Amino acid sequence: LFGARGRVALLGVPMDLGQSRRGVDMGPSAVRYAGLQATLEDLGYAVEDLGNVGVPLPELTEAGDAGGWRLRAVGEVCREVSARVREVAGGGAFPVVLGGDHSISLGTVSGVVAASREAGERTGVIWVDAHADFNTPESSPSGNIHGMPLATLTGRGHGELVRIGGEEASLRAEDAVILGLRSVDREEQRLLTEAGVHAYTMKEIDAYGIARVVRQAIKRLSHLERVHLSFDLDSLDPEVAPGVGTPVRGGLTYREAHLLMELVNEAGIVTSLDVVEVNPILDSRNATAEVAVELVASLMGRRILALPE
Ligand code: NNH
Ligand code: MN
Ligand code: MN
Ligand code: MN
Repeated sequence: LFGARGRVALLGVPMDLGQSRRGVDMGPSAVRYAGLQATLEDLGYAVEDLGNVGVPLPELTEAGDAGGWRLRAVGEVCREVSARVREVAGGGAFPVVLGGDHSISLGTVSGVVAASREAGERTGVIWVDAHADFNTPESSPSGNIHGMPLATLTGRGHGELVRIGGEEASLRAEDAVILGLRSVDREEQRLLTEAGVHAYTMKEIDAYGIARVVRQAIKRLSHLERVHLSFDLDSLDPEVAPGVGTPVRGGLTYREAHLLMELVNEAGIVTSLDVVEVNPILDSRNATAEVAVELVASLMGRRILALPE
């Protein structure tokens, strides 16, 4: 059975430069400690942990963000992530990238897109998040890069970040869906609507149920050969996942999040994953990292009742 389900490559990105709260750089350690590799192996995957990509320490730069230091550092790290992920996906393994704040998705998504373009295939994204991450430097009230990756990946934002994956934007806006949305900044809302990214908000999830909403989201992406799932732990309700930097009330329940993952697994569409924004300093006894591992298991095929082989 070992490896019968295929190969998974884990890559940690201890990035905390996309926002201002310390601790999210420890996310990869916390998720590893919660047993990610053993959980995936138990499901029948051959798992290789590629370790972490190096991220410079904010403490080592004087004067805060002099000269756009953070922006350059995020760009450099994400270019490295992009190259690593491209290699993994190009070699036929399933990349699981552990954040770090959500700016790492600039690297993950551009990397999987590069690999899929080489194979003549098109990639879309399921962005599970309380936030839209569709700010630009002009629209952002915080200036935090972790609030910008989805806009950047569709070609809007800091030039050097937009071009991480090459001259062309990594994603078309219509190839992205957001699930779990409940916090959008004013200008960001205008950008999101103009771009035509389809967002399934908590209102739709409450009104129609998570199953119907997830099925609709999957249908919307049915024209694509590959789908990347970007999972921001703040999509969950803060009572389930307290260890995040920007908690927002009214999020996904424990079972809603699992059913989302279970239905996406049944659809068999997801080809890569990142798990972001786990902040162990803000967590309660690693609960958020543990729920992250359980949700990855559901996405990767764990069943409540496993069918006999
Ligand atoms: N929209 C806010 C900003 O751009 C918050 C973003 N925070 C996130 N996004 N955690 O997922 O600063
Ligand atoms: Mn996010
Ligand atoms: Mn978020
Ligand atoms: Mn609800």
